[in-house]
Amino acid sequence: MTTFICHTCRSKAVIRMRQHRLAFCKEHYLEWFTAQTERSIQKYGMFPRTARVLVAVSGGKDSLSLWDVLWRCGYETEGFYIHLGIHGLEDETDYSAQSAQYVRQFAQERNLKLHVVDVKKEYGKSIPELSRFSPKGKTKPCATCGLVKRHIMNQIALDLHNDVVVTGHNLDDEVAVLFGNTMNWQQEMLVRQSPVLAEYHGLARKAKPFCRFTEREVAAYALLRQIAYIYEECPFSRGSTTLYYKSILNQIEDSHPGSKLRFYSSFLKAREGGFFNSPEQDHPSQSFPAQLCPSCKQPTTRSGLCSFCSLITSQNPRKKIP
Ligand code: Q46
Ligand code: ZN
Ligand code: ZN
Repeated sequence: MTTFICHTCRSKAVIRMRQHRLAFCKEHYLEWFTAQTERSIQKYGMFPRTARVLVAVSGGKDSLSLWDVLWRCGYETEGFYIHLGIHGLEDETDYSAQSAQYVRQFAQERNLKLHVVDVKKEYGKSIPELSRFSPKGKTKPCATCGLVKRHIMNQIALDLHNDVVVTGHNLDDEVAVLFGNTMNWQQEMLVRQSPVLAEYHGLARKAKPFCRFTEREVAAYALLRQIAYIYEECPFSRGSTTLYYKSILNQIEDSHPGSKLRFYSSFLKAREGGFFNSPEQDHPSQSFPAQLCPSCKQPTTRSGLCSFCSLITSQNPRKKIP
């Protein structure tokens, strides 16, 4: 078996990244990973050093590694976790309770502030219960889940006056979304896909500092830092189109290293060059209307209540939306 040597110190490497033609020992990988995170934050103008950063954590490796790097770099961070009320499909494992436990442990060990929103306690029903009645959520609650998570994430960021919300989306996530949007030529989605979205009419600023790391690179960081995280994916992600796209993209990457990063970087260059914008749009968020929901005051494409408030009030007629 070939042994690779660290690019920096020439000792035995623990990871090799073919797409970068780089290999590192533990110490220099952690150093490289941290420097690359900072580089992405600056390259895409995500947030300044002084920003109050809210980290959306799920208990998985990506979001906990992100919180760890930002904390080590000295950013002012706090985390938030949304308890979705999801159980295993066959074995009744309490997936949400387990992931919440990893998040709590992580925050406690580092003495970091964590906010938890329990969907069932707050809105009367868990995600699977809320989606049971929606036409899209009959077999999978992902559409409802996405809607609820986006709403809560935005609300918390605005209530806590954070400057930016960061998520642990990695290159594999971004490329799978890009692949799907390109396959279906969803121009509106392509305009909005970006490592950073500016604050806009009641929408909090959002950023993805890990957007240039592959899933493997983030997993290596979590492993080398000994971050305890939930290994299982959400049971509802099984058989999803996203996972299918990821497996195809992994095959391409295996035979042509660097394909994922090239696809993503070239897309961002084309987007910045105005390839997907209509001439009157000079900001991706402008494809989103500035109409505000009369109840929660968040932006919506509908007249009257936004999709989130409609969902909650239709199932809990007397429930006041916080
Ligand atoms: S958590 Fe929610 Fe995902 Fe689970 S129910 Fe679907 S959307 S798969 S990222
Ligand atoms: Zn080294
Ligand atoms: Zn609303």
